[in-house]
Amino acid sequence: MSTNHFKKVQQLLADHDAFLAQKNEPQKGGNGIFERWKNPVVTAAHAPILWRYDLDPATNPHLLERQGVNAAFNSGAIFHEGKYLLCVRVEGVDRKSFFAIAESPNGVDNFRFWDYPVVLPEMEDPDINVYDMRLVRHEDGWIYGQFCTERKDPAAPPGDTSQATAQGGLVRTRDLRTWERLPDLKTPSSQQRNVVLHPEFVDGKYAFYTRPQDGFVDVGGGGGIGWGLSELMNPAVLTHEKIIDQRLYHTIKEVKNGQGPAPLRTPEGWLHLAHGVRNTAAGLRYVLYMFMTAIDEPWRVTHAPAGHFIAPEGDERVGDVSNVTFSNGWILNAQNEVFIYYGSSDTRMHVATSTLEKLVDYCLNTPSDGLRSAASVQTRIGLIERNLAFLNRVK
Ligand code: M1P
Repeated sequence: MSTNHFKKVQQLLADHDAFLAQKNEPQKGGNGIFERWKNPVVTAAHAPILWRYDLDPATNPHLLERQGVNAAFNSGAIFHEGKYLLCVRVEGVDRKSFFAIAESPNGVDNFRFWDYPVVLPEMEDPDINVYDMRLVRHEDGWIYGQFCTERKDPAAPPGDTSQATAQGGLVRTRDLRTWERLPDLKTPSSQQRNVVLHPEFVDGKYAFYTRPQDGFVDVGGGGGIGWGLSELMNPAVLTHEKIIDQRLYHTIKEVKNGQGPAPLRTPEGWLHLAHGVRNTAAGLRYVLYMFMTAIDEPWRVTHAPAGHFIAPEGDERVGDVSNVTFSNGWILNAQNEVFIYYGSSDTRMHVATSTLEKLVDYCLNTPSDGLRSAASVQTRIGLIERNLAFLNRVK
């Protein structure tokens, strides 16, 4: 090997290492509910050099990138053995998504991918594409992964090479290194995306949030966040699916919605993060919203703040699928800090931080949607009047 080639390899590795070591910091301003952090936490550029370049001068004398990575987004998240782990949806330039674990010591920067991507066991009918894994540490002792498995629609007319079907894929692991594939979740719906396992048994059964849909992109006449119980995980079968959070006209979730990560248990109820989609002249707009459900009845919504919690801002607005924020992972640490991981525009990963206390306060005390402009004005007038009265009192 020429010294020159070796020097180029060393430089490539050193530059990448310096990039990964960059510190992150919270953005100034904000709404008090959460803090956005300046730098995306994981991007396509975080993919290891060894995954992209052939370093051997005999087979790659010009040191060209051989297998590019297009995007790194929509990640599941879990705190495991003292580290913040993301199960990242990595998308190669060939458009195939796969999963890979990235690890950080503090949850906000220094995310580094493990040496190899996740080797996901295939089914007899293999997945064509897999994405958006939720990681759930269930009280049965396993860590479950729920993800979307996409296959070509067998009913697509000849020549139609884009119609697909989506189902809820399931895996389990103890160490996030070896994965056992379970049969796909069976439900009464023809297609599923955004399937999420509830972390605790409900009436002694496994409980799932679902998103029934008639088509691959359109939810059709149904949609909404569904709920169902299964006796087992192998196989997991929901015989009934009821909608617990429906789509609503002229709201941030009028076209479709879906559960984000598994909800967090709080003294006031289950805290949920979800995404809502509406249509605009510029296409679909994906935002994040929150709601709470009752502790003993996780299917019963108790609090639903109006509108979005996080919407795409600045650079987040542009990417492969613009105007999208999507979350399938958050981490609650021992200090009751919440790390909200979200993908922007199907391109990169960000973090926003808050506390359990603030997020519960946000849910309990943010007015719900009055569903009419006049109702929104009345709610705002109520706030203004209470504020004027307060200022008069303290003058
Ligand atoms: O492209 C935006 C999002 O589209 C899908 O979301 P939903 O299931 O709500 O339609 C998913 O493919 C998601 O990964 C993607 O971010």
